[in-house]
Amino acid sequence: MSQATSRAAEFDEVEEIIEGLKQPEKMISPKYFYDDRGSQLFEAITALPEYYPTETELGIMHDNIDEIVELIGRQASLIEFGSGSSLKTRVLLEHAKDLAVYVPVDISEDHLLEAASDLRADFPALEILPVVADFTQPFALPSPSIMPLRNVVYFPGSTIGNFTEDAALDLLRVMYQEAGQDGALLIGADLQKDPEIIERAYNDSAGVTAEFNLNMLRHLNREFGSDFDLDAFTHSAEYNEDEDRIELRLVSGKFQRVSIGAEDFSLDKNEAILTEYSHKYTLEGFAEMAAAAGFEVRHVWTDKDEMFSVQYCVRK
Ligand code: SAH
Ligand code: AVI
Repeated sequence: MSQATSRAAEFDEVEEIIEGLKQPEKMISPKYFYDDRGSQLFEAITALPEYYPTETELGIMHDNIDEIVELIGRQASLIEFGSGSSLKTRVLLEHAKDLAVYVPVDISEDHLLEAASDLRADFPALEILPVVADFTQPFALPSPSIMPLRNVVYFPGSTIGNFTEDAALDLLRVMYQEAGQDGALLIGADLQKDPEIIERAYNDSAGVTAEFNLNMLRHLNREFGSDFDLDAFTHSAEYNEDEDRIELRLVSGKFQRVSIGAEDFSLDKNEAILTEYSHKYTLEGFAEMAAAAGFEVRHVWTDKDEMFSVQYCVRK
């Protein structure tokens, strides 16, 4: 038996990248951050003093874990989108002793399989069925050996914020389907705050976020045969107060021609490629978006400064 369910749908990634580079502002989806090195760099980001989301969300989980576990209930299937190293999930798994199965879903294959293997060693009684998939595309869920009583979709980290509102709604609707009739969604959402705190979190003094950002092009050069001149790019992360989001870009310090697939592009000196949005929400705004996807927010937990939220949503 293979260790993980693999990508179900074949999807033309080069086509998607080319499409983004043809936009009036060149853009590449943030999912291309995550090759093995990108996943390691993200892990390094989560440990940075400036990057408040991880520590804050972990604190919220620890402080409210009994209530959260009670809401998840018995014999649930816990399906995590973009599980990464499953750091926050460990808090859940340590307390929810009677889960039917844990299904971590991630695009970064080696990192996912390594995380699943570490979890199996630490939670030998729990069935863990990793799925390597792009969760923005249709993918199949594995069949657990114990029939779950309900599905709980887990989406921590405020990864939802990396999607535009339309794309976030599409994704929430997929989660609504995956949750099923009596299911639920447990989701982390970063909150609006002083833009300086946010800009600091994405412009860390050790330069790890800059390296994470640049690694996207290194990943593309290796995996898809493009020839971005990595040395020419610099990292930019600025808060856009009109759109309530931090925006990451890679700025080319020189004119360069880049080929990928059968296409050629030129980048002017100082032209940028948009690589990520990270939206920051109000509690009301998030509840409205969740409602538009069919969810009612039943419980919200925040830290005392209301920097970050963890929200338990059920189908309306
Ligand atoms: N949930 C973890 C990791 C967040 S980082 C946490 O809260 O710390 C975002 C994760 O989502 C990465 O592991 C990345 O590989 C994964 N990811 C991003 N886009 C994805 C996509 N389209 N499909 C599947 N996984 C994706
Ligand atoms: C995964 N995602 C929620 C992170 C964020 O904060 O938007 C990715 C990240 N980008 C730069 N730093 C962290």
